[in-house]
Amino acid sequence: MKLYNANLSPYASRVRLAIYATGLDVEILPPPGPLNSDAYKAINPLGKIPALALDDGTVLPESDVIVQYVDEKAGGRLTPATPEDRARARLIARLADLYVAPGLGIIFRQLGAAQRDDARIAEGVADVKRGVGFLEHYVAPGPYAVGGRISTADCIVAPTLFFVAAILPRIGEKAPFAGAPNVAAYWTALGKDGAVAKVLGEMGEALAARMKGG
Ligand SMILES: N[C@@H](CCC(=O)N[C@@H](CS)C(=O)NCC(=O)O)C(=O)O
Repeated sequence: MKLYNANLSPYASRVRLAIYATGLDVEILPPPGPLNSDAYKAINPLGKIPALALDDGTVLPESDVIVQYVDEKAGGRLTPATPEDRARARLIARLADLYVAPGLGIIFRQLGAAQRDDARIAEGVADVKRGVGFLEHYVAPGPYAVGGRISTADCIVAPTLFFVAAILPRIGEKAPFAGAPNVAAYWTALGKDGAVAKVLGEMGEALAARMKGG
């Protein structure tokens, strides 16, 4: 199997975390050209990162689907033990995708824009904080989000929170997890897991390179 990856992508980082945590044998490589190039779209018609090329020739896009697949291939090691914890893991993934990631997207687009719209940035920040407030009700205070061991929930939410912690302070929100003590404690404790620490380290290095213009 091959994972088309970029270390800075929170979506690709979800999949790397699932791979590192399970030890599944997957080759990790960059796309063969820009995401919107014909060369890459011939592999993944969505033109997005990540994509997992399976041994039967199928190419799976969408990080949540890939994380579930990696987990199943590895024997369900990232699946929480009870129906309640499995529901909680799926809920945390949906909250991260539906309520935290879109606000981060707004902020990124503004930070990359020729002229920043401060009102739009404020909307993005409010959305992110509202989403973190939703997570607060369901995330355990760490080191794992659900069930006392690493799960698909950590794969999805940890890379998302990386960007909350990395980006909000740069736009004046010094304490991005203020008012969400469970999420704050989870974020602090997360790095105790070796696979999580590895992915967060890779994301940190990739972000530093991007900030330097690399
Ligand atoms: N819903 C997708 C989102 C993937 C995504 O948007 N990836 C970004 C990189 S972080 C990308 O490929 N952007 C290029 C584009 O959207 O054209 C997933 O979960 O995999």
